[in-house]
Amino acid sequence: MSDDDVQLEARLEEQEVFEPPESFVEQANVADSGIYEDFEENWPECWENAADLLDWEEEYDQVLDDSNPPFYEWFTGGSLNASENCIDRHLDERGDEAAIEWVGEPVDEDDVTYTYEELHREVNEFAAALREQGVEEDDVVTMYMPMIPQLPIAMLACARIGAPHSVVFAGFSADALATRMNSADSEYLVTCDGYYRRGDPLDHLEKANEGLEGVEHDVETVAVAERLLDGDGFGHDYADNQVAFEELQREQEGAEVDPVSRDAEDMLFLMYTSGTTGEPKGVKHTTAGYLSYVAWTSQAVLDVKPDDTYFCSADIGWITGHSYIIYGPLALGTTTTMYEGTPDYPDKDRLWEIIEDHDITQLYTAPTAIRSFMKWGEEYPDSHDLSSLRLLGTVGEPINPRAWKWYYKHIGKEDCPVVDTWWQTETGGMMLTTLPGVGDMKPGSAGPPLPGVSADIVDVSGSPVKAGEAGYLVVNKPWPGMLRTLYKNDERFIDEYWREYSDTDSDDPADWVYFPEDGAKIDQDGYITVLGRVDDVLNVSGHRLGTMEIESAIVGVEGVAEAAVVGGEHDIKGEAVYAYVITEDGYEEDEELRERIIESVEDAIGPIARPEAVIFTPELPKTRSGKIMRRLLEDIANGEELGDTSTLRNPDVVSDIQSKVGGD
Ligand code: 6R9
Repeated sequence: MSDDDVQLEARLEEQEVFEPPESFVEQANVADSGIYEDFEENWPECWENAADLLDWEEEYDQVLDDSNPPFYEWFTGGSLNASENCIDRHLDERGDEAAIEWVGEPVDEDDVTYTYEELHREVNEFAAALREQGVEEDDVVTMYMPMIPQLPIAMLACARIGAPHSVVFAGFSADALATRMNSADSEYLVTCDGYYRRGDPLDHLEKANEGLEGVEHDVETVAVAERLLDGDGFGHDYADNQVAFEELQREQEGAEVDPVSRDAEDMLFLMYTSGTTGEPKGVKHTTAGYLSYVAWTSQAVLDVKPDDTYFCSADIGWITGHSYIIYGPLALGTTTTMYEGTPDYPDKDRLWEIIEDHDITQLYTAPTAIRSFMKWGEEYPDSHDLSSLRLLGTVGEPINPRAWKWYYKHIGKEDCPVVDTWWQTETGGMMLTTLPGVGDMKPGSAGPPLPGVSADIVDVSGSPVKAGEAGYLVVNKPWPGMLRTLYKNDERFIDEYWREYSDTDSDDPADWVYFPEDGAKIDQDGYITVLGRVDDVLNVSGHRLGTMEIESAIVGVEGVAEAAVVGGEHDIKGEAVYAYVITEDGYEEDEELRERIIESVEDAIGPIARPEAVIFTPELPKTRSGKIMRRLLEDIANGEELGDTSTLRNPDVVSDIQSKVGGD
């Protein structure tokens, strides 16, 4: 490093507040700090700003109907179609412009660009095909697909005919697919033959077929997109209800399907996410509230403009991909980039190569990725021209200041604001972040609530904590992008998100408080630092995994008597899965059992949930009332000093486990 670099490094390390770069502010979609006050004074009418970004078939009568909390309704009386808003209305002005730039794994030369015109044709043909197969309005269509273009095509085709989609992450297991299809009574599946990972073909249809065996009702149609190149296929015969995606489209060549007029509150999609209990939660999002919210946040926070080439490196199988690869950017008529592969194949400069080749203007990624980039070294980004970038974003987990500064310096060249955006599957879109053209940035802190969003940090009794003290994050007012309920389970919706801090007997919205189950602290400027989950949910590489789901996969293994899963700190993943296991009498604590445990977790959930460590122990530390002391197990996993263990029923077990972890 040169002397200048050393000085710069030292300065960055000290600096705690960063102003938005002047060049950015000059052109920002939102540059007036008055927006906070405006929104507050005009709440909830301020949300008309979001609704105005959409085309409506029928204007709404009321912005917010809060007569029956927490079942809030937004833009009531209005009707619209999401596919029309994401495609048709852009055709006149932007028909020949790229809607989706798909970047494949480098197996067959071509990246594919879909102009709005082409996307329109693809979506219409597939919408007609779904109808032909018997899909009716409100039927849930499941998608089990990796990052191939047929995924957004199928999602938008569903939106066009008013059939909610439920996308299951392709990395999830066959069991996870079956659970979700059963829960949603979904009779239609869109999947694919396979895809490429690090240049090798993967058999996806086999996993889909295995999942289908676990579906308890009849499945009408399975559409199979054919991604694998000739010669790479796995030679599966199609069952009677299975048909190639492309064939379905071919039969409908040139078909046009009128976008179905959907009520503002009609369901746009379901997204399953992990919760405290073993059963995944079906988060319900609606047409108008969700779409307006993701469009508005894409514009205000990601600074998306029609002429941009925007790139979010998430997977569409997660909420980030739904909101900020597909719905938000397309609603604004921009070009969104979709990348099939991993950031380190064929080499560790893959993302930087994409940014250079496609003149990417915004990059939205996750802290876990940034930590990997840091580890690989700055020579990878340094060997590419990244000057097209205007803004950087992160999401999924807390970002440590070091990683933030690395991102700011080595990717943004100190010329791009970094937005650290806190939100959840349930919130639909961003909730806490700085506005890049307005607010100073503080590495490590997401920032204040967005205009129109009202959040606080409270103690167990619900009273606000002092600046600097840790407490629980709560949201005090509804917002358009919020989940409306858990699918067919209003009671669990109230239990999971509201009961903790609300007066559930009241019908006054002021008595209802949303609890996201995150710990946080707030500083004197109102900047919020999110500390992480306070429930039994782990955040592994930004992916939410329920400890209960993992535990139930482990106790299902022959030879296992009991298991407790906790998160241990991990340099790259943020958190990693640590499994403490008690064997049944007569079983050996050996490599074979360890393998079977790992396999069972991968089968039940997917490779992302693979335990980092399986620790055999004769007992688990328990309180006198018999509760497992998870906190203690976490401390052991992290090699930390243990606090008071005197409340344990079996204090002796602790040193025993410690010695095992140490020796692992
Ligand atoms: C969008 C998404 C939600 C959980 C959330 C929190 C964590 C997300 C964060 C963050 C700190 C950020 N989280 N963004 N923590 N800073 N900027 O990730 O949705 O998969 O539902 O996860 O992720 O713990 O509660 P989801």
